[in-house]
Amino acid sequence: MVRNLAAFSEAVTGADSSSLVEVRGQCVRHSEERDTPKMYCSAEGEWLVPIGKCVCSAGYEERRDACVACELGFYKSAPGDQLCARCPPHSHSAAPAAQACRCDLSYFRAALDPPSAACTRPPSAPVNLISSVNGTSVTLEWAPPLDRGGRSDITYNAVCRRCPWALGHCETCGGSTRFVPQQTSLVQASLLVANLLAHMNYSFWIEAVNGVSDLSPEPRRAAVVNITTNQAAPSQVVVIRQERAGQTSVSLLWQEPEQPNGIILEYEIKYYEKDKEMQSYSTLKAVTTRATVSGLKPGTRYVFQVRARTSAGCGRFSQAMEVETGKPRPRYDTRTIVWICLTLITGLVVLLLLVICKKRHCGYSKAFQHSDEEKMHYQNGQAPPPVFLPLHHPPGKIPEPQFYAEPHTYEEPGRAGRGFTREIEASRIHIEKIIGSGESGEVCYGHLQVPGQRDMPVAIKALKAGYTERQRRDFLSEASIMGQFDHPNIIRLEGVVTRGQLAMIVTEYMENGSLDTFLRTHDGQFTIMQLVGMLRGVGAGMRYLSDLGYVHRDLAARNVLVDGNLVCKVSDFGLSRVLEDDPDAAYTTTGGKIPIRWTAPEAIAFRTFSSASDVWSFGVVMWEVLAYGERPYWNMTNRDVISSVEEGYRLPAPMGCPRALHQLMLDCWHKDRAQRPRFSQIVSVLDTLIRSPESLRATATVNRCLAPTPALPTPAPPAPAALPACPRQGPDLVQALGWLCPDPWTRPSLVL
Ligand code: 30K
Repeated sequence: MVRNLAAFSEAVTGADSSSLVEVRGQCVRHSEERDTPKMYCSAEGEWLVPIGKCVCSAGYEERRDACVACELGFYKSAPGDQLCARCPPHSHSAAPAAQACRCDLSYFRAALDPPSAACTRPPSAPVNLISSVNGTSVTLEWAPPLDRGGRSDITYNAVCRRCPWALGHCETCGGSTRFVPQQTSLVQASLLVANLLAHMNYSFWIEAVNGVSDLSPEPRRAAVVNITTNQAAPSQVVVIRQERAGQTSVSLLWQEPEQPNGIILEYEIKYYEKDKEMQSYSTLKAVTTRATVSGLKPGTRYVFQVRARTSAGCGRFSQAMEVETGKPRPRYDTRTIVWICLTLITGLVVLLLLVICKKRHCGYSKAFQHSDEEKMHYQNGQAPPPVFLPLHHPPGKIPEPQFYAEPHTYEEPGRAGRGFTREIEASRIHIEKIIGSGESGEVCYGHLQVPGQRDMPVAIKALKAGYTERQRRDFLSEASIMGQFDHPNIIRLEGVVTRGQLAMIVTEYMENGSLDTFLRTHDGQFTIMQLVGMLRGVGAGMRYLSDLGYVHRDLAARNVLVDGNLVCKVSDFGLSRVLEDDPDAAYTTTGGKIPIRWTAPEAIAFRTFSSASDVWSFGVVMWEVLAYGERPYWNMTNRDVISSVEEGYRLPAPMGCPRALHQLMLDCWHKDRAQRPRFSQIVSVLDTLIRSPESLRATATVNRCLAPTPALPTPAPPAPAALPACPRQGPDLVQALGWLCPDPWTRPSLVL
């Protein structure tokens, strides 16, 4: 008989009626012992107490007291009671009784994958790789591959190639290149590459790998981006040596920095008495790598530091080097003392004369300077004041520092343009199609012929026929302003056509058009990191403008343009005409035109536009970007927007918006403009968020109410029914308040 897959053959009973004979069973074919199978044969000829059992081997399953082979397409990986299982996806069994299924062609199983796991394949290349260059660093961001190969263990490797001559001739980047957090096995889809050479072409390859990438013979697929670094200050001077130390002078020698990043214009030697840096320090300039510092006190310990300067700025100061000047001789004879006194008196007289001369002439003579070295002395560590372009401003008004020139500050505005813009011959422009139109004219796409170069795609803004002289002046004022800017996040002016009756502004072509339309047509298609990258670009462009003292007044996503690499650039400069062209700008009671939804309350009320009011608008652009081009304050009327904002309500976090980003928006919307962050702070907050993606993981709760700014004073909250905004307003607002209006359940979070 067969019991538990063990066969028991006939046995002779014991002689005694109460005796039991132990009989061992034999496992059937294709089975193996689990516990020794045995039974007892009683004196009555019965089988009693079955113990132990056999189980079918790997590749076999139990069927009616026998073990039969797994069919094709099935497998059993280990001995046991379980039945044969169907082969996992992308695998097959070639013969019956399979213990494992073989992977189909181009599919693999990683060493630690169990036989029950599906076969998988390497991922495709990452997508949407974007770069943002900052001096000699570049931030790379990308989105996960569309085909993950069926696995979730994706990591990324970065390959950096330097292309000194052309993109075809590249070499591996040097060991000094820094990858943050690391170059390989990246878990997050972003990377900062620093310490690159200035003004150099680089090609970055980002490949996605998973647990079976090493098993596939096929080459890995990567996303590639080519960049050119910008200028950067020289690296630190590292080695500085003392050549000679006298009683009153010290000679120093140092090495050129490892990465000069340009032509070194001069070295600056900073020196001070040890522990007295805070009180005063002196600097000396030198054009070679050695200098002698004289006029030092004898027997005194001095600290020396050297840094290099190129047209891109100053490098970091070297490590401090301490040198003690020689001690003075203890005794002088009477003759020497008389000589010293005489010299001192003569020196004093000469100095007095010099001071008197200087006061009279109010200038200084180059003849007093050594050709190589120029000496300066600053108190309390202050740097010398920069030299600014003197500009006319209306009497009675103190302007913010302004380092760009407004065309209207020139007597003849047309001439202002010529200082900064380039006249292009109309015959070199080939207009191909219209890509947009406004009140003052059309924007066209076309090509610009540049002698000796390939045709360049450009956008051409043309003034509508029948314009007045004032309209032409205002139109061209945009070019005059734009021509003064040079920044990767500001739309670049190629030139103007002003000859004869023509008036055209030729700018760079931006492949993805304006930011608001672009986001609306790609709703939900970007990672938060990509959206933050775009905002960082806008912030950097605005930082540049505010540093020049330029106040934009109409910063909105519709006035930001996006290129083929998702780089965002601020556009729409000029004087009155920009707002006239803007369909979102509304006329105020005083006759001005203001884009209410984007404008800070103080600028609406008193027309006090400033970089701080631009920061408010930047907050609204942040909201537009995170809401994929949604209209701020939806269909509320301008009047209701003004009153809600005045009452302390602010736009809620868009769906899925990280808490940190909504907080930054709320900071930009501080009622007191002095409390709003500056663009430099905004850019560094965004940079910090980009560097630590986990900070973007916490999303603000899907808040259906307009949260008032936390910085507002907090009087006792009114009863829900008495909340001012809801039922008393017009139909538009009532509809919008489906989102904005506080309800009793969310009221604790609504502090008015
Ligand atoms: O490439 C482009 N370069 C530009 C330079 C473009 C537009 C401007 N100025 C406009 C910016 C928006 N502002 C709104 C009040 C009006 C002036 C300067 C430009 C455009 C573009 C043209 C008109 C309006 C908005 C953008 C552009 N549109 C595109 C559409 C495009 N480039 C590329 C593709 C595209 O596909 C739909």
